Amino acid sequence: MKITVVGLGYIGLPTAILFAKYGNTVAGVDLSPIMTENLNAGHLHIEEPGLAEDLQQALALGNFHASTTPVSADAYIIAVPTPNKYDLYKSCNTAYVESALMSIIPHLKKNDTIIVESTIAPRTMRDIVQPMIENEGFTVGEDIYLAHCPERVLPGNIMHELVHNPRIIGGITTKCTEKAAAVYGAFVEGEIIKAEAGEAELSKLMENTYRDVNIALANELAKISNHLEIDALRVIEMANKHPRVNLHQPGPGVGGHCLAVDPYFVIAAAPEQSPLMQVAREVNNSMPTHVVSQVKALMAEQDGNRVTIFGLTYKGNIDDTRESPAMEIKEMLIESGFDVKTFDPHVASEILTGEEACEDSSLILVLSDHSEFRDIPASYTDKMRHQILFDTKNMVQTVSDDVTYLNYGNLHTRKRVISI
Ligand code: SAJ
Repeated sequence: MKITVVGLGYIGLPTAILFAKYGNTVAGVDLSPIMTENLNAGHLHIEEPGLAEDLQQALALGNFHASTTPVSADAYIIAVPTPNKYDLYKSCNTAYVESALMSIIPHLKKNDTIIVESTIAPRTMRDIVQPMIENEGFTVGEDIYLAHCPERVLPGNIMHELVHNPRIIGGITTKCTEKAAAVYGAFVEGEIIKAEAGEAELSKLMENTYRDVNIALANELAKISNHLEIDALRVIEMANKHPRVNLHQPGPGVGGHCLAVDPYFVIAAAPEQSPLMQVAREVNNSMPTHVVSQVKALMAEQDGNRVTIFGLTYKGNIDDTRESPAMEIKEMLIESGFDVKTFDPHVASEILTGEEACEDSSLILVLSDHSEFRDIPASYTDKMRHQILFDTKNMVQTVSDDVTYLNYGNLHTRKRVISI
């Protein structure tokens, strides 16, 4: 099968390489000429375990070629970004999807399949993609087949998950679903779930909205418990002993390009029907301000002005600072006049060591759950002016007895907990 993949990012590139590895002739398309040239020379622009080896294999087989313009194929896969728009409800910006479609339209012929993998708002396939194709004189479901197949992989494990995760295939018609399922049959070993396009669009968005709303509930509980002087973390632990309860964990806010983005696509499509999702977004967006006000209260009791942030990424053990609440908190603390030092062993631009970042500091503020922060050496905290640590991720396991350890469970006490 000949496959053209438009968009060679975190999802498009691994997908293209897997199709090539499994014997298909794949054209990878991206706007960046430097990137496509590098790929043809075997050099990657993203880090993903196993991808470099598979790229070499695909190139050696002669099955993969990258270029800046699409070539004719039997199936086209669109994996371009869909950011939020800057409108009232931060709706889904489909401009890249539309320009990718425009670029493949001149190559379309009867019987071709077009699959959109980009995360899109509900009804995008029916209201935007289908009319674009039918305006060219094709009949969807009869001579061109359209489907939305959302991806659900975790960076760091993409090559495995693309093959083994269940895959939702949402066609405009049953025939569209069948045609798209046959394309993925090339390498997907997970369950193929056949659906209608709108169901596929909304199910992907609801996976991340489910998590966002549940995290908002945990964050709200952290605020309630602080106000009522009750240990929120113990409450969560105990409530979760119930077999049907799974309270999530509070934190400094919700970041990344999925949870902090996808719920808006649903909200914008049905604003009057989605008050809960909107409030959940507000609660999660309020967390950086909440953390900063707690820091201000803690620092008001000290004579120092230096705050040391541990972790700038949106979650642990990654190097991604995009949409990170930690970055927002850092800026707010600087604006509030604090002398802010940062320590993040996963972020290449961060140059301070733990010792250097802690020197003369009055507070360590843990914002990402990197494994390196599980055990905080005394050599870090010995250098502090005041030995206080506020762990917003509840992840520190050991820290010197001289340190006042605070988390969402005991923040109200301002005292060291007996065991952590
Ligand atoms: N977070 C909390 N409390 C929690 C769990 C997470 O505050 O109890 C925070 C994290 O610190 C982080 C944010 O939420 O800031 C998001 O982290 P995440 O690990 O939940 O999600 P992502 O955005 O890295 O990946 C999600 C995943 N979706 C689900 O778990 C439903 C992933 O499987 C998807 O592939 C990805 O979105 C995607 O591409 O849609």
